Amino acid sequence: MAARKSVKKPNVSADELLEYYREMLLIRRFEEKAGQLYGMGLIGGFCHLYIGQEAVVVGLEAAAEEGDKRVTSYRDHGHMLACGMDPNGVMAELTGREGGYSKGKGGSMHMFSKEKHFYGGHGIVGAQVPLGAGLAFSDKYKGNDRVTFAYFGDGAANQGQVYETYNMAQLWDLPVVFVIENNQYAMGTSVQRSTKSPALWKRGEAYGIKGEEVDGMDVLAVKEAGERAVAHCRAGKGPYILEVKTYRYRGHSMSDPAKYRTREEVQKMREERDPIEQVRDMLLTGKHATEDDLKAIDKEIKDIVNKSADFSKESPEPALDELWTDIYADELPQETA
Ligand SMILES: Cc1ncc(C[n+]2csc(CCOP(=O)(O)OP(=O)(O)O)c2C)c(N)n1
Ligand SMILES: [Mg+2]
Repeated sequence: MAARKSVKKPNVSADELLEYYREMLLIRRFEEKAGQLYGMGLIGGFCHLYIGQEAVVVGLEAAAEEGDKRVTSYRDHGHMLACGMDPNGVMAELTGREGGYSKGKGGSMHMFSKEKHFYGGHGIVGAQVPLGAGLAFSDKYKGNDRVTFAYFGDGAANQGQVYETYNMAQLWDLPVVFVIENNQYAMGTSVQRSTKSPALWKRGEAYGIKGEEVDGMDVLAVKEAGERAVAHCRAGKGPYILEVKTYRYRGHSMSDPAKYRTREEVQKMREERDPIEQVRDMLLTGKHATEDDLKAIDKEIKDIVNKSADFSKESPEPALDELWTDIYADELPQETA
């Protein structure tokens, strides 16, 4: 096994580190369980796992405050858990059950929570970028100091709508953090194959938007960069770009055999850069926790995840007349009613 990189001395409290460990582990175990349920045929449709990328959303949520908003792509379960949505409701939505966040009618890519200010879950690549600017516009219009996090991938970062949004966001000083989760691949296409100028964080320069590159496998680095971005936005200075370098361990979705990269590449990342293992090392070497403490946390997380799986199996399928709720039309035309 290759040696992991040397452990940095963290500038955080033991409690904070333990919290990040717990939150990242919850996402990791939840996603593993979702993968299992998918394999058992209990989850249908699309399912994009976030395993490997946990430090991105946990680090940025640590920089967020109550009332801040978030919007993301279809790779969204981690974002929901990190902002405090209920694992039972998320898992039940994955299995298409009544107890799910969209009453079992949305599935993996279409969940929302007004309470936690989570605005989806979007299957159209890049669609969440202008939506994020719109959310930030609403806060600016209302005169509060909320910030929106608009997460998107390296593939999405090549889209035209992203640059139209950059222009308007900077023109109107919108409080939005554009978070590019650069996990090195867009489906089976590596960044090297798709992208001429790979410094995605620099692409706001043409509009005067400040940006920076962040190590997305290091939750503390992500949190610190997130705090800089949020402070910039809250001070009324407009948008900020964070290109967070991360890696997804699983395929693009559950149906991806991942033949475009070697097993060794994935293995190397897992062994040398894993975000959860890095925090585990800090906790142990800093004597903030013992092996037994961490075992107890592992058990606690496993219980939460198992409970969510049980809930998602026991919750009933949506009743047929649910088809006619939560749709735009108040009344159906006579001939289709
Ligand atoms: C407008 C649009 N074009 C193409 C697709 C098909 N598609 C789904 S995911 C994806 C790759 C996006 O990659 P990236 O932005 O890097 O996000 P990641 O999946 O790595 O999180 C593509 C091309 C889509 N859903 N929407
Ligand atoms: Mg990607």
